[in-house]
Amino acid sequence: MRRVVATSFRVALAEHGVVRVAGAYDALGALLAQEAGFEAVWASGLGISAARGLPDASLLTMTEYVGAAAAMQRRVEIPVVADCDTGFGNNLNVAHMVHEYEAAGITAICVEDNLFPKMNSFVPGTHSLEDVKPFVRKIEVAKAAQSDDQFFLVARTEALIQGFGVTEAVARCEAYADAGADAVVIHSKAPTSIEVERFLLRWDGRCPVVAIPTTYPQWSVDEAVRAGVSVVIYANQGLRASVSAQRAAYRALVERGGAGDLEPRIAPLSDIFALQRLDEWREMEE
Ligand code: SPV
Ligand code: MG
Repeated sequence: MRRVVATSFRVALAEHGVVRVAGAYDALGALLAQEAGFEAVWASGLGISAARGLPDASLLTMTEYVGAAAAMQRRVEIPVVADCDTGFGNNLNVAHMVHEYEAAGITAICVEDNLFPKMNSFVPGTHSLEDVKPFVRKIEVAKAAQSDDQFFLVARTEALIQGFGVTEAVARCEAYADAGADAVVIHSKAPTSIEVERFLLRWDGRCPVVAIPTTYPQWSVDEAVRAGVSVVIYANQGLRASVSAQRAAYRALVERGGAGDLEPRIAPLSDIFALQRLDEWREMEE
């Protein structure tokens, strides 16, 4: 039995008109995303933090994030795009981060123009952004630090999240692309896709655009593609589905005083064994 070898994100992007990316926080989630037909997995900072019962606020270390992303990538053939927040510090941290993620077999990472320590984009309140110049330098340092041409750097602006408007968001993304970013994320917490669509109307296509439709879930993949999006990340739907499903199961066990009612509504153990590829492991014993 060989170890799983993954496609690089760059190849996935070249092969698909749109890359649909599912947020996950562990290898089991990554396997379920792959099984559902996603082209890539998002190693979500929010999810990895939440799985440890912690806020998405730069609390875990880079080592913990790269370990979580690598654990996912070791089990799936689709590429993992690792959420690297602010790059975990200054330019030196960014270079070290690229070395570590590449060495861990991750072919795409995303850094955002929040200041370290960051706070999740959907937490109410405003936060300062990194100035354009130092963030551009982080991008240049990251690109100079990669040793494999396949490595893919996504730069994300939080300009719309912080209310700086479309003009600022476009200017930032142009500067990030010119500094070497392979794609840009235009993140928004608006209740509709309108501000992202305004951004896309002004985008000259100098690199692919990534969207994260969390607060505007009615925007379909087809609509996003028509508007000019190349990558759609469903960052936290899996995490939220897990919370709903586990909560309902645990409550039912306590309320019903047993597991009988629950049994037909939960995955059988044979399903778990199949996800673990148990048959292939056992073949080695014979
Ligand atoms: C994450 O999943 O950690 C993200 C996406 O960065 S968001 O939570 O929308 O900021
Ligand atoms: Mg994040």
